[in-house]
Amino acid sequence: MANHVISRALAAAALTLPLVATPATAAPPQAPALSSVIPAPAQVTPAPGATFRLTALTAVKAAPAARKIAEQLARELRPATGYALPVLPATLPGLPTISLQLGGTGGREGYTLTVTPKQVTIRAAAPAGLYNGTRTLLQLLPKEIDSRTVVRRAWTINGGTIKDLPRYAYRGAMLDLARHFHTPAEVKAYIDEISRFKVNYLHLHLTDDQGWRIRIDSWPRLTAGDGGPGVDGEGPGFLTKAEYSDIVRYAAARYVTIVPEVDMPGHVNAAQVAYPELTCDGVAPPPRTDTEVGYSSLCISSETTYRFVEDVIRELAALTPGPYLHIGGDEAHATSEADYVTFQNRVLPLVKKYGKTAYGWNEITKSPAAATAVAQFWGTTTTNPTLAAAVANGTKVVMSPANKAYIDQKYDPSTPIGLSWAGYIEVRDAYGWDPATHLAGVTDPAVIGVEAPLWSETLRDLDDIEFLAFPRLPAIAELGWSPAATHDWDSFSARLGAYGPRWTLRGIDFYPSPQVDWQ
Ligand code: TNX
Repeated sequence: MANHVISRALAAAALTLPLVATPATAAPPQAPALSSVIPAPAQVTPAPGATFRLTALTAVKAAPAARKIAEQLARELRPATGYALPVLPATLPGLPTISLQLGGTGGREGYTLTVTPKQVTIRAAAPAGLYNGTRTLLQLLPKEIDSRTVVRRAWTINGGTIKDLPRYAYRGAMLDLARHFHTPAEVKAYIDEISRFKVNYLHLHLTDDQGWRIRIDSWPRLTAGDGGPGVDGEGPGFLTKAEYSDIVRYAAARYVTIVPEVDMPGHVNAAQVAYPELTCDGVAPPPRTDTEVGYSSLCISSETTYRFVEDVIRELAALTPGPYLHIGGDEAHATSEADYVTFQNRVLPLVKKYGKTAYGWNEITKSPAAATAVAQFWGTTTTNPTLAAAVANGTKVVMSPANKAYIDQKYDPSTPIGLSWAGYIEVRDAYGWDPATHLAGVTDPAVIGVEAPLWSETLRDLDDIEFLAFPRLPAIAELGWSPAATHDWDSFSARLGAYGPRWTLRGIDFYPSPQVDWQ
């Protein structure tokens, strides 16, 4: 016992010793430049020599409304530094400090980060902006900040100012829980990683032919039998309402809004296995574990269909504080064109009835009811007259061109997992397009943002998710956040190369693309 106490004391002393032993007047070369941040900030003004040093005496100070953000930041900084980093009220005097301050301009998500020798200040008009500022601050510390164990080194931050705000309001990632179920812990781990790049929406593809992954109380058999087998029978599972709500809360604490998707009128085989009355002939189809698409359809002429759809939308809307509810609508090849429009004319307004903005794959724009909806473009062409006409009528667009933003596609022919129907997508391809000019007749301000969908036909575990998402997810995130004027492959690839060791330190299984010079 006594030994234990002594060794604890020695360890504590050892932690503070290097501070005295190696006084730093200038930042060592390992302190990242202010311009190294991903996604590239709107404006960077270095102040050479005005280095801040995080020490055992540093406190994090925040007004009450920013306290949770300050506590998360302190939790993230403690493992590698070993410092106490107490979170204190903003009013307490004393230095040195990381100070989170509310007020000023920059919109809901913008922030100003100022580094002087005495203090790091993040100032924002709203908590979301403060949170974004903390994501930037993590990248300004030496990469060892991502170590899970204490690293003894100088924790310097280069002086200067970053003024930052997003290009687009919607910066999304999508995870397919239907083809392969991913546990709440895996979803949360993905949220942690995407929010580092200021991604602010996570779209969950909750239903498809191979599985139904969200409990619906009025149709309980949807999730009996673990919600369906998944591809190759390897992906069963579903979220209870409590688990879904817990994910929503976890995401909200990281300023990520969950967008739930129930895909219809196609991609419904799993629902029809559970409820044969959702087919036109009333016969239950067999469960499916293959990766075919486009063979199932709800029965468009049946009132049972609309009772089902309304129950699902009502229950999902009640669970979802975010503004969007995604109703799928893609690849409805087993639904006639006329039936498809009939269905969407009825279902898109239902979403509004339950207080949400309707959101769907770009096919929904075949219905005039899509004028007040958001359409997600997933094509591989650079023209889509139906979508362009809808945009002229008011439809907003999230850009996910499959040959650029589909991060379930292989990087190259040797990639062990992933599909390739939209082509091989190396990181330079994922980065090499402009959301505002990619599609004819679909420009800002109709474009509200970008999203990187991750379909899970070939995914099994979190390593698979990470391998396909990183480094392409940050490429899409930068297209969504950074001003078009900052777009530059040489800069982006250099910043990625410097970022790689952080993923390694966090145990993230990223793809070391040969296009990037990894440090
Ligand atoms: C197309 S894209 C689909 C999905 C597949 C994906 C695989 C879209 C809206 N539908 O059903 O999972 O390709 O890449």
